[in-house]
Amino acid sequence: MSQRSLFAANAYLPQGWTCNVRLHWNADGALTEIELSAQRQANEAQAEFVLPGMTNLHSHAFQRAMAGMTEMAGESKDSFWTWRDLMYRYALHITPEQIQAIAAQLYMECLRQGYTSVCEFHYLHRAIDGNWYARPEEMALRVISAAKQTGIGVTMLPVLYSYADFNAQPLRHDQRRFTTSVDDVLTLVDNLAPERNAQVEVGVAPHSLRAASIDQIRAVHAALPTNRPLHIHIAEQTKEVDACIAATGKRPVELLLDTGLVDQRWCLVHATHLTKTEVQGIAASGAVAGICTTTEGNLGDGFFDLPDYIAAGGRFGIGSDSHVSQSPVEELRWLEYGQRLRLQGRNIANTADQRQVGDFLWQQALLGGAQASGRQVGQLARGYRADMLILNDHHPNLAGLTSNAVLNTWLFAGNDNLVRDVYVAGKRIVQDGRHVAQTEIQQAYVDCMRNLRAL
Ligand code: NGQ
Ligand code: ZN
Repeated sequence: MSQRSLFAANAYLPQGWTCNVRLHWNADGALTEIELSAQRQANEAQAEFVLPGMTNLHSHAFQRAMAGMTEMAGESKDSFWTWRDLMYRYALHITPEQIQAIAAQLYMECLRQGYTSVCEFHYLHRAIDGNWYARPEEMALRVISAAKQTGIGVTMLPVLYSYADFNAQPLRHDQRRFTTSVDDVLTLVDNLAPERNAQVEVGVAPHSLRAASIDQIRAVHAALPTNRPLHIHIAEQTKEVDACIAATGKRPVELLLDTGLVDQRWCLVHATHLTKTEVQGIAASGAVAGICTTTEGNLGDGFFDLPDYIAAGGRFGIGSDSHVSQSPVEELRWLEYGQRLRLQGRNIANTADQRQVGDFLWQQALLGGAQASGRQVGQLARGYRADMLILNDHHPNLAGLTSNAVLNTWLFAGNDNLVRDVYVAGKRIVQDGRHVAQTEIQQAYVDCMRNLRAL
């Protein structure tokens, strides 16, 4: 019989680190019991430090293939927008086989670093010539297949992408693969419905207020089954904010909040350029701010207003977005360090109830990521997925450490990957740092990249 329990000398439960816990789960991969004050048995599976796996709440999987390929200065001044032109060049070449190979490599890397769920903001829908594949959901299914192949839980978010900019500007030729109407996106949601289970959810993502109108957003919101997540990119670049004001008289977050649609189902990705009122507004809505620190740094976006947002009780999670990093540690470390640099202070991410910065960041990102995923993840609690990380307690950084210093040490000291084993839905898919299918997945990726590197 397969393994159905794990003894943890220290488990990170919703109330914090707890000693002597035995976690039990069922054949479907859901936790069934959290046994407290358990006695360690010599012959059972056991670990020193066990935490819930993290949700990566924002991914464009195909962009993994171009990580590191856009760091050479062009003839004119480089920006988010010049990067985007290069990104479109990649996007125009990727086949269904390639997106599966890239996504599998990416998700495997994410798992090895401690992500056990991902939200895939998927807009590479159409074939290279701009026509639909025989199955419109072909590319989305390839990404879901990659998720299944690696074991990661996935929230597939087919993207609504109709315009090139505010005022319903027609799409550019190099955006042809993204083209979707409200009906197209709802068809994708319908066609993907049979994929839904405890490991796979399907929501929707209007790409941005540039690419989708408020009327369209109202229409998809009205037609989407309730309780499904909605994600959107918002206020990432100042140029976008200025264009929004010019077109509508309102700032992006202001415009979106004024629709009255935004609630806990929503994830506002980036939300970088905000007024104090907008910070309060997102926090009050119950939506999750999806912060993608390494990509935002790579693209030169700006800083999220973390202290005011935390003070307002705002929810947040992290995403690796363009995948210049696949590590939740790096995402959270940079989030905190960006704020320290900006404010010339220390220990920014905390509250009176939780002064340990590492614990605050991990716990909040677990909750925010889980909410954005629309899945039962992010907590070692009954009914939630048995998604667990075992840290390497033999590493010098953790050897002999008391549990309340573990997250601070893991997030802020050194660069070794301290994730030793990873369970998703009760199955161990990373053991001693290696994914169970690492050799095959890596080989398929290397083969695929032989063709794409030439671009
Ligand atoms: C994306 N990525 O959709 O991949 C975007 C760039 C856009 C980020 N914002 C494209 N990081 O916003 O138009
Ligand atoms: Zn994005």
